[in-house]
Amino acid sequence: DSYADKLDTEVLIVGAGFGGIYLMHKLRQLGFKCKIYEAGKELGGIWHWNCYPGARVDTQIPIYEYSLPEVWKDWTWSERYPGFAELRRYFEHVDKVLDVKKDVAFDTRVVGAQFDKPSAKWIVETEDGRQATSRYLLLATGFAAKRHFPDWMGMDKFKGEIHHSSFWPDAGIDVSGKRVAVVGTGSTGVQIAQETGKTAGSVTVFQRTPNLALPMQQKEITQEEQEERKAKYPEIYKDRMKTFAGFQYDFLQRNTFDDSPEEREAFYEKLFTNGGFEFWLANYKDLLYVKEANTQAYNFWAKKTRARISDSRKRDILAPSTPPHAFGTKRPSLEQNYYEMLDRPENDVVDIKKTPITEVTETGIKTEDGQHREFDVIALATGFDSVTGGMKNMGLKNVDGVSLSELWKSGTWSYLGMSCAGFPNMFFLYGAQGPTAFSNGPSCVECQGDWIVDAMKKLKDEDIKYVDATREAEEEWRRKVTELSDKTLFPGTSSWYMGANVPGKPREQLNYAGGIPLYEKECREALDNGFQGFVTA
Ligand code: NA7
Repeated sequence: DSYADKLDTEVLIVGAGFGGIYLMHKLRQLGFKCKIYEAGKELGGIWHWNCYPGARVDTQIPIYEYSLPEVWKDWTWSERYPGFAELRRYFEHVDKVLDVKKDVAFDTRVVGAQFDKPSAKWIVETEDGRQATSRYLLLATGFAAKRHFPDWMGMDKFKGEIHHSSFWPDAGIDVSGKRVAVVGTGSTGVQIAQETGKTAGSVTVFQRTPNLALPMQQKEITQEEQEERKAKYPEIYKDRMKTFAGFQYDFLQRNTFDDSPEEREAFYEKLFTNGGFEFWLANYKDLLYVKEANTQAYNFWAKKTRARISDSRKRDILAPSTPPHAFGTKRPSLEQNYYEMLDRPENDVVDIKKTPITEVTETGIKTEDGQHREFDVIALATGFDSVTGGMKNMGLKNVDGVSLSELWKSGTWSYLGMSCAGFPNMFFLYGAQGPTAFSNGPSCVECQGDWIVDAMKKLKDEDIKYVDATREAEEEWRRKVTELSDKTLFPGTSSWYMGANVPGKPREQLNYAGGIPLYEKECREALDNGFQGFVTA
């Protein structure tokens, strides 16, 4: 009945990725009746949409997976940082264990939702004209549900293949011998470039801002290694919630200049060798707070990276000797052979900060300096209207009929990064003003998911019909989010964390920068104090 023209359910969840599935699983255990609406054709959220060449998670397993023993017990990965195909298989496994799909309506995009006071129910509309009513509405739509496309002239004229990274054809594109352009150098652009670089005739990266990418140190892992480690999983999962970003490591409890230059160098070296995000999230604790400390880290990164690029022009574009922005205030990608690949003579990097793209033609891309380069394939790795775009794009209205996109036009307001005033019995996770972009997805989802589930249990136990955040609580939360961020170096950099990647979007911190433990404490207090900051009836 998930596909019924008129569905009536207790809990309607939007999104069948990590978040939505977790919520449904936990709520089912408490006897809630749940349905999921999912715009895509399969489970997996971001791993359903992203099948571009090289799509891969940047967080090691077993950190990047559910902590649920029934799920991990019979699952084995092939490498430390699995690719999208393996992650899709993981979701098939999750479905087998948790029996998810029977309550999911796929191909179902939500385009309208408003809480109806008299019936105390959400009325939800889908793109194909179906309607659902539900006591609770839970949004698990992720931070990347709305793509960001550039607005260059002529995009529709290109005769070759042109695709946004998250609309890549599922069957893939054979790039062997072809001329590939990659626009954008976020995590996605770096991954597409290094992967297509293996077989393409040439790869040209159009870079606006260098990605201060870190060595991934990918490694195959055997079943035996994993089985042996599984005894420790419960402890690992408990510990990940005690770290800032929900990882297996955390910032060092020392400041950069507590150490001598030699000690510092040795420490940086160790982080680099360990690979992954260690150089970012296990670095000195002042890395993201003190400019001089940050510059030390940048200099080390630049030294290591510049040594890998023999072409001096490319070297200065990819890894300038002075920091283009504070290290780690934009998300570093994890690279495998990105710099060596681009260093090869057939490949190139174009600095589009200096010479912006002006036009896409039938055969290629034109830049401001009048140069026209020809391509067979253009990959648009230009990112997303991140964090807020998805929620603003689904026709949500408050009790007075004002749309969320209108309410969030000049800035974002939420309470605890999980609720909005005027949107009763609605919770969201992995979105605005939560730990979202500063955390590991599954950790964030489980932290917020557990809170939402406990809140709903409390509502049921105490027979509360209606819960709604207050405007004052939202104002206070926004103040907190801003204050935490203002202590860091994040506001000084134009990034999607700050809403600065989409023209016209208000510039503000979109994520909670206090770390998961502090976040969890604040949220728990609100609940333990009897829905503090909410009105209940
Ligand atoms: P990102 O990280 O938002 O990267 C988008 C990239 O595209 C970035 O390098 C942008 O440059 C560039 N960009 C965006 N718009 C334009 C235009 N108009 N012209 C030229 N270049 C442009 O998206 P990703 O998909 O890589 O990653 C998203 C997240 O998904 C990632 O952080 C992970 O958490 C998973 P800029 O840096 O703004 O100068």
